[in-house]
Amino acid sequence: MSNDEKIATPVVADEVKTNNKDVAEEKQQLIEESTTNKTNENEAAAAAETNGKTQQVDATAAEPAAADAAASAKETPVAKAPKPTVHKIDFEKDVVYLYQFSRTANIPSPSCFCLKVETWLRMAGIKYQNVDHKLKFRSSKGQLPFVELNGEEIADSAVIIKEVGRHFNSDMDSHLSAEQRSVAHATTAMLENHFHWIDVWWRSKNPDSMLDGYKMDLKHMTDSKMPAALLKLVYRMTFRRKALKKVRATGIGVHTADEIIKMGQDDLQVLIDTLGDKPYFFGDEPTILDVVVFSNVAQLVVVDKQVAHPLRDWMLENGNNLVQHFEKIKEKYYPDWEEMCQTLDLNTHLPKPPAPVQEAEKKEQNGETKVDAKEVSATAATTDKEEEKEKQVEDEKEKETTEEKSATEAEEKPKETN
Ligand SMILES: N[C@@H](CCC(=O)N[C@@H](CS)C(=O)NCC(=O)O)C(=O)O
Repeated sequence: MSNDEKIATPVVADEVKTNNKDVAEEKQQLIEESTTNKTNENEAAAAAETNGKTQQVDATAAEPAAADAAASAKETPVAKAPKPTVHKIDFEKDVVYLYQFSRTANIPSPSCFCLKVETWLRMAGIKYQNVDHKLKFRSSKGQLPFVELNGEEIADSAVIIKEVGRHFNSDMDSHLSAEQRSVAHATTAMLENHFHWIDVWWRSKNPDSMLDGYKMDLKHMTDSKMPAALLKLVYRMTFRRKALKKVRATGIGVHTADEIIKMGQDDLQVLIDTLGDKPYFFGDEPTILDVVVFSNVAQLVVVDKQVAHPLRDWMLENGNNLVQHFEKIKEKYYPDWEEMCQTLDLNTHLPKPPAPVQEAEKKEQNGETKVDAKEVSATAATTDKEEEKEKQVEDEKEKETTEEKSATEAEEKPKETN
C-alpha cells in the first residue's frame, strides 16, 4: 500500500460508514452554501452599484465604448478596467478600514480574531474605522477580520498585525527575547488552533445559548428583513451544522463533552500559570500575546450569567489573574466599551458628525413638524458619502461667505479712501 493510499484509507472508511441521512444533509448544506455565496455576491454587487463608487461599476459603463473601439480598430488593444480590490474606494490615506462582525450587547466582537485586531489597533494607537457591512463581506481568504489600507486588502489577524505594524513602524514585541517569542508563538498557536475550536464546539452545540450568552441581535447584525424568529432558525440550522463539521475536522469534535471541557481547562491552566502575578505576560507593558489572550478570555468572561457555560465557570473560579488581566486591558483600551455595547455603534471611538442635530434643529427652526426618533437615528447612520457631500456643501458655503465678505470690503475700501 502506498503512503497516499494509507492516508486515504480512514477517509474512505468514514465515507463508507456515512448513512443516507448524512448524504442528504450534506447535499442540503451544499445547496445552502451555494445560495449563501450567491446571495453574498449579489448583495456585494448591489452595494457596489448603490454607492456607485467601485471600479466594477465603471467597468460596466465602459463596456459599450470598448466594443465600439474594438470594431473600428481591431488591432487596438482594449484596456480592461481592473477589478476592484477593495470595497472602500474613497479611503483616507493611512487610515485602517476594519471589516469585522457587528457589535453585541456585551462584547465589541463575538469573534476572538476580530477583537484581537481592534484591540491591537487601539494599543498601537493606529487610526482606524470600522466598516458597517452588516456581515456581507468576507476577505479574499473567505474570513473576517480583514482590513483595507491605502487601497489594499490585508486578511487574517496575524497577517494584519504584522503588515499594518510594519507600515506604521509599530512592533509591540520588539523587545522580547528569543525565548519569550517562542512562548508567545506556542501560546498563540494553542489558543487559536486548539482553544478557539473548543469555543466553537460549545457555540455550535448550544446555538441558543450562544445567541443569549452574547446578547446577539441577529436583525441588527445582518440588517435582514426576515422576522427575528425565522432568522434565528436559519442561523441555528446553518451555523450549527457548518461549525460542527469544522470542529470535527480539527479532531476536537470526536471527543466526549467532558473530555473537551477538560482540554479547555488545560489550555486555560497554561495561561494562568504563564501569567502568574505579572501585570502582563512579559512584564509591565502589553505585547501581542496579551492581545491574543485578552480576546480569547473575553469570549468567556462576558457570557451572560443566565447561560450555563462550564468553561466560563471554571475560569471564574480558578483563573482570577486572567479575569484581572482582561479587566485591566478593557479599562485601559476600551473606555467606550459600555457605550458600544449599548448603542452597537461600531465607531464610538470617532468623533460624531454634527449633522443629525443640525438637521433636526434646522427643521424645527423652519417650523416643520418635530423630527421623530426613527428619522434621527436614520440620519445618525449617515454614510461616508453623505458626510462627504455635507462637507463639500459646508466648504462651498464658507467659500461663498469669504468671497462675499471680500467683495464688500473691496467695495467699501475705495469709499473710505475717498
Ligand atoms: N486565522 C484567521 C481566522 C479567522 C476566522 O476564523 N474567522 C472566522 C470567524 S471567527 C470566519 O470568518 N469564519 C467564516 C465566516 O464566519 O463566514 C485570523 O486570524 O483572522
